[in-house]
Amino acid sequence: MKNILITGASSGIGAATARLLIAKGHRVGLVARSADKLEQLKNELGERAIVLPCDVTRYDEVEAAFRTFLSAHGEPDVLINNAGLGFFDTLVGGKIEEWHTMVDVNVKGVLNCIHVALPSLINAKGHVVNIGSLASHQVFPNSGVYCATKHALIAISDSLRLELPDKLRVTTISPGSVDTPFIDSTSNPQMLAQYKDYFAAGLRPEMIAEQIAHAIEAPAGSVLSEIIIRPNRAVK
Ligand code: NJP
Repeated sequence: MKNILITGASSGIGAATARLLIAKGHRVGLVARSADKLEQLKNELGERAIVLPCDVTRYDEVEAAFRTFLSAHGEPDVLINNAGLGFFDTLVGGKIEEWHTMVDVNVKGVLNCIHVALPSLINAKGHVVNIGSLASHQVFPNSGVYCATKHALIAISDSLRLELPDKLRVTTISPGSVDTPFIDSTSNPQMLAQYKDYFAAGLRPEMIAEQIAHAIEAPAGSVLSEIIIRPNRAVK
């Protein structure tokens, strides 16, 4: 049984991952801002799940959530940095608040969680799983800032791996489009109309959860450092 912290657990990939990891016998800490959705999920998952309402952009909230996790479950073995969002738009005419939010959640939020959890994770010879994207490797139109934040995740994962080769396992999971509420954050109506069906026809969140579990369960002494998973279809 592993102690696993999952950020962005109130929806999509994070919620699917929590369900699968509970079914596999692990204990999970559910991190997100929507306490009501987390409570609902906890009611479904039972005593091995705890609710940790938290905005990952707030370092003080991440610290408080982590303290609650420690007292309920003990030190974490795994941190899954999954909380993230993307606003699709061009750079010309893009909204500065949306750019800042993507950097705050997708990069600073991940750094906040790593900073708080790293000493415990090293202690436990634990595992950091970062949820990247195909956009970690490739730049797509209409998502320049999102791509930049997901490229940053690769640098963070690689730095951890280089600095802590025998003390930590590090995995980046890079999915193509996944059918979750992710695209609904996009405020530009033309972009939303353009991408909505594309995401709806993407991978199911349970498919990403399977890969996360696969990485966590890799035999000791090995690490799946990167998993790229694409919908098996012609891309547009
Ligand atoms: O999206 P969604 P996904 N503090 O919208 C949480 C990446 N990805 O499952 O706070 C804490 O269902 C939010 O919770 P709440 C993507 O970049 C996706 O698809 O309650 N949590 C919710 O639980 C992201 O990194 C696709 O609103 C915060 C969760 O994040 C990850 O997959 C493709 C937060 C988002 O759930 C999960 O996204 C790809 C905050 N400040 C990569 N802000 C895709 N769907 O196509 C947000 O390549 N959350």
